[in-house]
Amino acid sequence: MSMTDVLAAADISKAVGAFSAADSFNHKKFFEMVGLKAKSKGDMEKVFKILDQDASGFIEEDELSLILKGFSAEGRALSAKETKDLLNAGDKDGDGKIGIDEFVTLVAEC
Ligand SMILES: [Ca+2]
Ligand SMILES: [Ca+2]
Repeated sequence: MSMTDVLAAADISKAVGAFSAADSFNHKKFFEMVGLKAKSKGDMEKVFKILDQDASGFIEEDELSLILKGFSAEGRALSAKETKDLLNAGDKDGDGKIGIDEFVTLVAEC
């Protein structure tokens, strides 16, 4: 399973490129640009599983900082502030990591 099985390569490239400047990441715009917001819950879960690199069932902070790289090898790592902001936006139950339901909610509420 790779991102291009779920999302269009051109959309991934455009979305990752749009946030290449430091501290420019906006998850709402990103999920929309990359085409994920328009996808089914099943497709969002496939993307979650790719981002959950160690298959722990959660996207932890270190995996979250590499979210752009998860979509494209050309992606940059998020700064500590961007990672915290994204975690705060998605971590509804406050356990410091993003579960699959939290991820689907985060994308859908954008
Ligand atoms: Ca994980
Ligand atoms: Ca959580």
